[in-house]
Formats: sequence, C-alpha cells, structure tokens
Amino acid sequence: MLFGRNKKNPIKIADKGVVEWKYTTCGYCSTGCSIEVGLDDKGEAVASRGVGGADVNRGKLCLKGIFEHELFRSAGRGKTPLIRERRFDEFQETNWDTALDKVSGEITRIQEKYGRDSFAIVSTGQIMTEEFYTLGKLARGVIGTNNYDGNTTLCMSSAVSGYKRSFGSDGPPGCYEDFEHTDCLLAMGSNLPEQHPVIFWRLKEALEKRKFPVIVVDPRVTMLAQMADMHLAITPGTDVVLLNALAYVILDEGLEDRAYIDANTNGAKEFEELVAQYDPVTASRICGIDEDTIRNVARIYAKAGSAMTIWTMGINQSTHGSDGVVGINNLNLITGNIGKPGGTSLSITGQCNAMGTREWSSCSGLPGYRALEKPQDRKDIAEFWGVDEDFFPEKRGLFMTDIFPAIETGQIKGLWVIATNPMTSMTNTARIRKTLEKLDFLVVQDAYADVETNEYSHVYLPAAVWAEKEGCFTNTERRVNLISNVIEPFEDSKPDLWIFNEMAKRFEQGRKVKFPETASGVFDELRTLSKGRMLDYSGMSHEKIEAQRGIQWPCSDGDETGTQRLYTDGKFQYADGKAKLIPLPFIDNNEKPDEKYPFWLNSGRVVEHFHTRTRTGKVGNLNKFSPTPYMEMNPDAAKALGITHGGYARLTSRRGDAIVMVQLTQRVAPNAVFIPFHFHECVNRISLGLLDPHSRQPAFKQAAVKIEAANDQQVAAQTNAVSRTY
Ligand SMILES: Nc1nc2c(c(=O)[nH]1)N[C@H]1C(S)=C(S)[C@@H](COP(=O)(O)OP(=O)(O)OC[C@H]3O[C@@H](n4cnc5c(=O)[nH]c(N)nc54)[C@H](O)[C@@H]3O)O[C@H]1N2
Ligand SMILES: Nc1nc2c(c(=O)[nH]1)N[C@H]1C(S)=C(S)[C@@H](COP(=O)(O)OP(=O)(O)OC[C@H]3O[C@@H](n4cnc5c(=O)[nH]c(N)nc54)[C@H](O)[C@@H]3O)O[C@H]1N2
Ligand code: SF4
Ligand SMILES: [Mo]
Repeated sequence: MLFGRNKKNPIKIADKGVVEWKYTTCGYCSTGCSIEVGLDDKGEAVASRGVGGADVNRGKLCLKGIFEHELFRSAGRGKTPLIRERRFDEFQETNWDTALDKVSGEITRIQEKYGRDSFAIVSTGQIMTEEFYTLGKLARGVIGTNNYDGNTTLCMSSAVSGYKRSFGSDGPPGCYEDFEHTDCLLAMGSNLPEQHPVIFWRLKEALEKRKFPVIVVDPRVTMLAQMADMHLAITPGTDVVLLNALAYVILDEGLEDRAYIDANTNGAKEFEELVAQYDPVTASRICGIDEDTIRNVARIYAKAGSAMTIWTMGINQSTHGSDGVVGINNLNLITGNIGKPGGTSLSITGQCNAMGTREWSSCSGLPGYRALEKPQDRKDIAEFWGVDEDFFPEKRGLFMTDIFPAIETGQIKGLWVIATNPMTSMTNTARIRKTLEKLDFLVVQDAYADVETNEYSHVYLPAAVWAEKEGCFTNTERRVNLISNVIEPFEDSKPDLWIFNEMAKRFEQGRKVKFPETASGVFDELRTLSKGRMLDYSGMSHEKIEAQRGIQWPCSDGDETGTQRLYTDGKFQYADGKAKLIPLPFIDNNEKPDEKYPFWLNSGRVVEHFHTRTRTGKVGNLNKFSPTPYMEMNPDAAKALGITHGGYARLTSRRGDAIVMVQLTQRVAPNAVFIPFHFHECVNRISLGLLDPHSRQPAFKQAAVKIEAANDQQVAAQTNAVSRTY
C-alpha cells in the first residue's frame, strides 16, 4: 500500500483545545516576530504560533517564540510586593500602597539628604515603548535624577553612538528586505542563526532566490560562518583595523563612489589621510587577516551593485565599539551604500524593545531623539509635560556602567532597577555584589522574584510580563509592532505602566504632570511629539499597527503605511545635511593573552536561552536542550592541558575564577575559548569589560584567562554558588 508506512506511524499534533488566538509580538529578541497566543476555554494560554501575514516572520517563529506562552505561569514569578528593613532579612509580603510609599519615601529621603542625582534609575530594553516614555517622564520630569540609564549600555550603546557620529542621529537606515536586493553581505560579530533565527531565515530565503556573496567576520566559526562564502577569523577587538584596511584598498584602487562622497559627506580628506596608514600588510599583522583576503573582500564589496553590512555584539561590545560602527558607516559612505535597496549599515538590535528605549525613554536625553544639550528640545518637552525647563539638566548624566562605580564611591546612594539583572549580566560579579551591598536602598522591579539582583534589594515590585499588558515594541528595522493584552497579569503583579503612574502620584510634581493611564493614551503623546520628526509616529495607531502587522517609522499623519529606508535622498541629520567620514586611529588597549593568561575569553549566547534565563530557564524544552553552563574549547589546546570532552575546567583571570563543563570543538581557535553568558556565577566572574570611550559599553568579549583541568565536579559546585535550583 502506497501510504502504508505513513499510516502506521502518523504524526500527531496534540490538540491544545484553543478556542481563541490573540495577536501580539515576541518579547525576546529584536527580530520582532508577530505571534498569536492560543487561549483554551478556561482562558489559559496554551499555544503560540507565528502570524502568516506578518512581513517580518511570515508565519515562522524560533523555538523561544514557540514556547513563549509558557512564560505567563512559569516558576519564580513575583506574586505580590515584598519588603524588608534590612538586606538579607526575610522578605515580608506587602500590598502595593505600602511598597510604593516606601520606595517614594526612600527616593525623597535620599534626594533631600544627598542631592537629586544621588538616586539612580537603571532600566532595560524589554518593556513597552509607552512604559519607557512614562518612566522617562517620571525620571526626568518628576523625580529629576540625571543618573538614569538602561541596560542598552551593555548592548546597543555603541551602535547608537556610531550612528550619531556618522549620520547626526541614531536610527538604523535599512530593513530586512535589503537582503532581497543586495549583491554582497558583510556580517561582523553577529551570529544570526542562533541570535536572530528569523532574520537568518529571511537571509536564507533571499539567498535561495538569488545568490550573492556572504562574508562573515568573527573570531569563532559560528553557524553563520559555516554557511558563509568567506570567513574572516579576526583577532579579537581589531575590527576597526580591518575596516580601515578595506577603505585603504577601495581608495587606493579608485573603487570608491566619488560623486556620493563629494555630494553627501564631510571629512573625506582627514579620513583618507588616516586610512593611508592602514595598508593591508600593516593591517594584517594586527587583525590577523591576510593581505590578499583584505584586498579581495574590499574589491567584492566595492564592486557590488549594492552592498550591506550587518553587525551585532562582536562589534558593539568592544573598547572600539563605537569606532567599529563608524568604520562600517565609513565603508558604506565611501561606496555610496546608504539608503538604497541592498546598500546599508544595519545594526542588528538585541532586546525586543532596545529600539523603543533609544527612541522614547529619555535615558540619554529627552523623548523622540531629543537632546538635553539642545535648549529648544528642553523647552519643547518642558512645555509639553508642564514642568519647569530649568528642572532638566543641560547634559546627560552617567551611563549604566558609570552608575555602578559611582555607587562604590558613595556618589549614588539609592537605585531602582527595572527589568534587568546586573548581578548576572555585568562583568566582575564579585565587584557588582559589593557595589549592590553598599547601597542605602535598592528596589527591584521585575517579572520574576527569583532574579539574582533581587537578593540585594529592600523592596521588590512584581511586574506583569509581556502579553499580560499592552503596548508597542520597535524592532531592528524600525518596525513598531503591537503587544496586545492576551491574559491577565499573574497574581498581584502589575503592568510597569501602572507602577510608574502610581509612583508619579506620590510626588507633588507628579500630581501636576499628566500621566495617561492607558497605553493608547500614552501612544497619542508619542504621535504628537514625533510629528514632523525623523521618527514620525503621527500616522500610526495601535489598531493600524495590528492591522498591518507592524509599521516602520517614519509614518506621518496621512501616510498609508511606513517607510522602509532612511537617508534615501542622501540628506543626513547634521545641520548641513551631510554625513561625516571620521578617521579612526586604532589604539590597542585590550587585555590580551600573555604567558600567564594565555587564552582569549569570548562570550555570547546560545539559541535556546535568553540572557540571564529568568524566563527561558523555566521553559522545559529550552532548558532540556541547553541545561548547563559550558565552554567551547579547541581539542588540541585541551589535549595539551589534559582536559577532556564533558570534563570540567577551571578558568582563572585577573578578576576571579569559574568552573565549567568543556565541549571540545574546532569552532574556536587553539588560543581562544567561548562561554555562553546565560548562567549565573559563570563567565562574568572572570570577564573584564573595559569601556568604550564614546559609548561606555563594556568589552564583554575580550579578556585573558588561564585554564586547567578540574576533574572534581564537587569543586565546581562549591566554587560556583548556584542560587537557583532549577
Ligand atoms: N537565543 C538568543 N537570542 C538573542 C539573545 C539571547 O540571549 N539569546 N539576546 C539578544 C540580544 S540582547 C543581543 S545583544 C543579541 C546578540 O546577538 P549576537 O551579537 O549575534 O550574539 P553574541 O553571541 O553575543 O555575539 C556574536 C558574535 O560576536 C563574536 N565576536 C567576539 N569578539 C569579536 C570581535 O572582536 N570581532 C568580531 N567581528 N566578532 C566578535 C562572537 O564570537 C560571537 O559569535 O542577541 C539577541 N538575540
Ligand atoms: N559576558 C557577557 N555578558 C553580557 C553579554 C555578553 O555577550 N557577554 N551581553 C550583554 C547584553 S548585549 C545584554 S542586552 C545584557 C542583558 O542583561 P540583562 O538585562 O541583565 O538580562 P535579562 O536576563 O534579559 O534581564 C531582564 C530582566 O527583565 C525581566 N523582565 C522581562 N520582562 C519584563 C517586564 O515586562 N517588566 C519587568 N519589570 N521585568 C521584565 C526579566 O525577568 C529579567 O530579569 O547582558 C549583557 N551581558
Ligand atoms: S526570532 Fe526573536 S522575535 Fe522571532 S520568535 Fe525568535 S526570539 Fe522571538
Ligand atoms: Mo543585548
């Protein structure tokens, strides 16, 4: 019988009993996939599926999205506010009024005693745009601290800084559809198949229709490197040198787009003078890519009809992060590859709403890409919010990575941490622990009560998560998409928007300023404030966004839909409309392997987990596929040290030590190792994190370690205190 075999073993798709599907957007990475969550007849979330008509994902989801509905009722969620007089005492359950009164009381007490800026706020890239805007209004317009920043300093700060320096403004100019048009893709320090699986799928689909060269720059043989036409295994932290050398060859061989340079850029002369020092032979000695390969890549890129560069943390998380971004922009400006189909500098963003915080949170300035440094911007927002213009500082305050040292020195006494987990995600865990212990007052606002940072708090505020609330996220390609309220918040947890609004009411100034109660009410303020600006939202509404499955800004009042690309007319955001070509001298300032610490320590991510695993660590299938901390190590290096596959190794750096299980693989060079950073008390015990001078982003990916065999698993358990038991 023809179908006999199939009949014997039919694939059964479990009937989850879904009676209704509700539209929302994925809350993990910045790809921005549209998801529908399935509810059963009891209103429980039982399934997730990709939305077919959504341009971003066209029905697809990666495995994190597929299990996302399991989040709502997962272990460790915060049920009710918690409070304690002294850190490390038992937490007492309390009600919202008591918790919020305590927090506002402590903010007032600390500010009165030590000055307004002695209370700091550190936020995230993972709450909704409307929530970011409201927090910004509260932080800048009511509480009035200038030490207000977000974890995007660990993530996208270099991209923001690089875009501003080159183009006069933040804002990724390209879109995913550029893959359909490009004749050459250069991917630097980005591992799309694991970190942005659906963007990767868009790339693969484009390649199946029409072949074009894919060139990957990464010290590691990542999944993306494995499918590339050329893989440049660069010496860590030296991308700027490679970029300068590519520009050298392009200019030397007359392959540049001179008409574009003349019409649309400033600074060509100084740039060309500097680049002249980076001939491929000199460069190859620093960046480890041979002379011929540098020439080849430069020619392929410059001769392509259109060429694009994407990048993620391999560029941003470096002492030359901002320069790396500027270097990419330089390359695209001299080849005329900005604002045209398939020609772009597209930073692949990290968190689901890292873009929303850049646009609207006021962390680095004022809402809608306005700057504290510009008097007119201060005036406009002061008027709109109804606060005194002089209440705003004239310069942005500390970045997140400078806020922690300012706690150490006693400049900052109180801290409000919202949707980020620095105990696990920042470098030098031992130092962060001491820093948090030094605070007079710490409040943690998180969807999970078991988040490590909460061990050091005085008050814990349980937040609703993802589609327990509503609002917007902006994705990598500037697409604003809607998260609708699929299910009620867990127990007594509350949407972050509600928490900010309730907090505002506890300050005299907060009772004078208008705080809309609903996300769509806040969205109306975004529309008004963005009208006529680069990031124009005025033609959008929550309903229109859902109907179109996301809209790319700018979308002006009256526009049918959004805009795919920026700078298509060659007009940039500097006053004279020109972009800047910026010379980038390379200063070699990393901690590098030496005789005592002979290995490069690299860190990053795996597909199954998201960051510090507060969420994915609770989802059965994700945890099953990636249950333990581990290290990728080259078999030859391991053999010399008597280290075996599946055995343990102790890594020691100048900061401390960590013990991890070893996976032997040729993916890493003999003098390098790679550790996913998802696990507490692991790689960030030993990482260094020198800061980029422009963006203050840590160089999470470059440090030196020594390695020895650690055959006793007990030693690992003792050394790496495990605070969560799942
Ligand atoms: N599954 C999953 N997906 C995620 C996340 C997650 O936690 N899990 N997080 C999201 C977030 S917030 C972010 S920021 C993104 C991060 O996305 P990616 O940046 O793609 O991920 P990483 O693994 O951090 O780092 C990417 C690569 O940088 C390389 N690299 C290290 N040093 C250098 C260098 O000097 N030069 C170059 N060219 N490359 C280098 C590493 O070897 C690594 O392969 O992922 C997002 N997506
Ligand atoms: N060694 C090393 N370290 C790194 C990196 C690396 O590559 N290597 N990457 C860095 C990068 S790029 C990033 S982005 C950071 C990420 O570092 P973190 O921001 O510390 O990581 P998350 O685990 O995503 O923390 C987000 C928190 O928000 C909570 N949360 C989620 N949704 C909500 C919500 O709606 N409301 C509230 N209130 N809480 C919510 C989650 O439970 C979680 O505790 O890590 C950085 N650290
Ligand atoms: S690719 Fe990113 S946005 Fe899409 S389902 Fe996966 S985690 Fe979510
Ligand atoms: Mo990130």
